[in-house]
Amino acid sequence: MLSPRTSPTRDIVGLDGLWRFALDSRATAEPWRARLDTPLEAPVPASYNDLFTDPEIRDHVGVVWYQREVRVPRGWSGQRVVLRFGSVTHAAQVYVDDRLVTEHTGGYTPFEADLTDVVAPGAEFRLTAGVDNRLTNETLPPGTVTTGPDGRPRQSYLHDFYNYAGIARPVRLCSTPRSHVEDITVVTGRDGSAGVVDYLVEAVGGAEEVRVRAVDEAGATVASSTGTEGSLRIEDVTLWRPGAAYLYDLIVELVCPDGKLLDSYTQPFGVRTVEVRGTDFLINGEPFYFTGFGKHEDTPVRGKGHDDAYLVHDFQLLDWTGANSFRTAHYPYAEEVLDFADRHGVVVIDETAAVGLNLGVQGGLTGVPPTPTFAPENFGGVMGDVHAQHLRELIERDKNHPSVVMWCLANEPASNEEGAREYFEPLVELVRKLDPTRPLTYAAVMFATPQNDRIGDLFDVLSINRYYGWYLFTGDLATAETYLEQDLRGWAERFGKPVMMSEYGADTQPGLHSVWDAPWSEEYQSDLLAMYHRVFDRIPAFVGEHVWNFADFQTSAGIHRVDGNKKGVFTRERKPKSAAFALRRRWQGLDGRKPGTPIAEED
Ligand code: BDP
Repeated sequence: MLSPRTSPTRDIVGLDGLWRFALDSRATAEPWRARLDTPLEAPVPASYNDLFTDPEIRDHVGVVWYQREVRVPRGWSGQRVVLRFGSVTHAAQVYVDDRLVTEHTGGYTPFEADLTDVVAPGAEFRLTAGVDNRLTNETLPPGTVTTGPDGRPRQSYLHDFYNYAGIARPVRLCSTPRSHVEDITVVTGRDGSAGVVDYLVEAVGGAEEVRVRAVDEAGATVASSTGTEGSLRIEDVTLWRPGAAYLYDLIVELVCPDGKLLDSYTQPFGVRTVEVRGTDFLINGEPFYFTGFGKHEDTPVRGKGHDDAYLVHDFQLLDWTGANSFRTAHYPYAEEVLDFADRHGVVVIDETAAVGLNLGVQGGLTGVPPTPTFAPENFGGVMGDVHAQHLRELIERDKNHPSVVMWCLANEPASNEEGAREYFEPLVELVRKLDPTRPLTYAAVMFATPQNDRIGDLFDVLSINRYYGWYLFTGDLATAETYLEQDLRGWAERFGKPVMMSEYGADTQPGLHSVWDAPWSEEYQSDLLAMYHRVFDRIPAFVGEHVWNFADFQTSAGIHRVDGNKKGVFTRERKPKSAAFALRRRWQGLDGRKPGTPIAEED
């Protein structure tokens, strides 16, 4: 799915701003039929939960309504008109005046409605969106809705981040010509010093010609071709490299036989290759070592609402710590984030919202599920199809981002349980078919060991989440070190594949200090990370370290969380804890090399 971009043939009207807002329980029946009668307004993009003081809104389970008026620009006559939501968490029903124009389930991917035959240039329409935050065993992430003694619904879920909901990403009204470029796929490779760019254009409309050209950052055309499918060769190509981004533009034009331009769309791309060879993760043929974090889209007041100021600041802090990469834990992030990563050379592991496919977490540290995770009444039924749809939408959206070097199919699934292989095999097959170019991974939960894991061989990289020294052997880093090393060596030996740490960390209260190994102190967080690093540096198959988490983030209320998860190396307000400085000392200047590796001469 193409990102909305203006071009000589395309316009965009941004619909962000304040929309009328009401809980379903306080709205009239069929609220899309009239002006929403409410005193409340909510900003778009933002999660709605933390905006209002009313606890009924924060804890609301079910549908809320957003509404505004939209005027279609007068000049759009004869054009196709498309309404596009960057995301609605978790399900949306969208009305134009009295008419339902689209529905979508899945809270972190975009969707569109074609309004061409529904709206008129110059005229105004009432846009109403119903937003449903309910999680069930047919949604990703999954959850359970029960009814409390007061008759009100209660939402529970297995993942460790607050169930923020709303219209969290930009909404746009876009015009395209009726004959238009519908989709573009770009796959890049290298032939000596040349870049090879295979492209595929999906065009809708008349029997026009497709012209394609690649333009470099200086604006020079470096290769061109015609036809919906082909290959461009860029001599002396400038590669997209981690820490040194370089983007070309692929300008795709649909042209009439008489030379008239029907549509034009510009797709940025970077030329780079990704490959797993033996126990190496190679970008452009060179071993790459991941330094960075599992992140979250999470900020005060906005919740999961996209915010360009935090985007810029977070990337500044990534750079300051020497992080070269992050994982989009635990859902696809806003497209703006990936565009920024493309432009700034930050490497991304792109994850679906498949978090919580593990009933073992209800068994606490025993990991024994009260009922098997992949039983038909749990996630062994329709969930596989839901998961496949999430993967399709993720790849459709993100396939052209050079920053995305790996797909992460799930966070901490019950890969140790019976049924895991049957569940994951078709999904792995699907992703390899949709994108044969990128390696695949999943983040392995503590209960999945090198002995009992059932799916590691299906994937290319083993990403391991571990909390030795925190949930296990709390405060005893010496014992934690022994167990961690044994565990990680086990994965490396059994599978013979690259291994990385996709989560490790400790909750830390900023300002708490101790001369001892005192959990929650800033020193303990740094010492725990240092212990992990000693172990990583002893394992040859190790290809990266992603600390959990970049910043403190909000979770549901619980006795083991004090105003959220505090494993951030930065606070929720992005102030550094001591560990941020320790990481900076380890990571700065590595430039994708494994710590301790000598700098090669040509560097
Ligand atoms: C891991 C989860 C992550 C949690 C983390 C923690 O993948 O989402 O936030 O534990 O407990 O199991 O901090």
